[in-house]
Amino acid sequence: MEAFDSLKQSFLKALETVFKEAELAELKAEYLGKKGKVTQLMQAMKDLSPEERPAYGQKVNQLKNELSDALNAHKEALENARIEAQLATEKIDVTLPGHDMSVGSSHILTQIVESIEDLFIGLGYQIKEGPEIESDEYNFEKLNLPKNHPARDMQDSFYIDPNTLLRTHTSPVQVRTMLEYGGSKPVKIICPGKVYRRDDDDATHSHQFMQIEGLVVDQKTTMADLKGTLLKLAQTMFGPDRTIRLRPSYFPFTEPSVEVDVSCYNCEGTGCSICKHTGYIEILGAGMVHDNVLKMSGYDPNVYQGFAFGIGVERIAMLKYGIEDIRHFYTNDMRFLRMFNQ
Ligand code: FA5
Repeated sequence: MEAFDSLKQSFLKALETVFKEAELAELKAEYLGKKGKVTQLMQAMKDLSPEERPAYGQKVNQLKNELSDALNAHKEALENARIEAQLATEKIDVTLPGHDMSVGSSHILTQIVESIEDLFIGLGYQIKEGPEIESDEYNFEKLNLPKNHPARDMQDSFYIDPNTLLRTHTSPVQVRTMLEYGGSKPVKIICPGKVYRRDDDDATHSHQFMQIEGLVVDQKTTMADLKGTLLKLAQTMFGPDRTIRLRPSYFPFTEPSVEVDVSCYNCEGTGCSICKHTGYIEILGAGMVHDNVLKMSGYDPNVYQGFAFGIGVERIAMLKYGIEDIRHFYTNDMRFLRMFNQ
């Protein structure tokens, strides 16, 4: 019995010095393993008389259970201590102020496009898009610009092959939509998108820029409808007091054609450097859809009339915000872009 007791005491003493799970496993092997001290006590049973065996066996079993329980309790305590230590290092103070996350915003050109889209959706228009790689037929021919027409020089082009080019304006979407509608349905669309021209980049020109095309085709469409629509557009972009004026112009796909000027938002029409002392600023080209264009896209000009307009988005943004160089839109200078964070 004394041997049992001293074995138990020496085990408990050793257990107190164990702080790692690996050491615990060693201690377990030393006492309870195949050749462990408790196992040896069990094997000693065979040397006892049959009368002594039951009491002895009971004692050994009790010792074995006590040691196992102590081992398990210590193991659990070690595990808990390990988790506590880990939690202490991973503790998050939720009351600390957060890091300032910089949040993105739409690009200023996207904002302009979206505000124009909002206006026209409110007026019952649909938004249409077309491919940036376009056929010569849709970009020019069906817009009354046959091959070798001198007015093709107005839009210097990037050709991919003799019949394919990067579209020079959004007007081919007019053609695509009229053909899609089959010459019998009214059309009321705007078409925003990127266009490309072989213009040398400078403060006011870019080889890639954005346009928004507008097209209405119906049975009683007049120049007055065009003028009213463009007045609404000018006032949405530049303020409710703006007026517009139309000047005669030339586009092969419209007849008559006009350049549209808006009264200067800076000097209210009295004359300043922004409007070059004319009181007006040119904002877009427009006109009544040419009979040939209607015909080529399947609409009978004796039944249908249409108006169309084309806006340069960068130019509108430059005028609206006094931006002097078109290249600011594309160089991704955060100081510039942040000025338009919404
Ligand atoms: C056209 O592109 C016509 N398709 C517009 C139109 C549509 C007229 C429907 C009538 C009926 P224009 O070549 O003028 O027209 O270009 C329209 C606008 O695009 C210009 O007013 C200008 O704001 C812008 N723009 C033209 N070239 C450049 C360029 N290189 N860089 C930036 N903006 C440009």
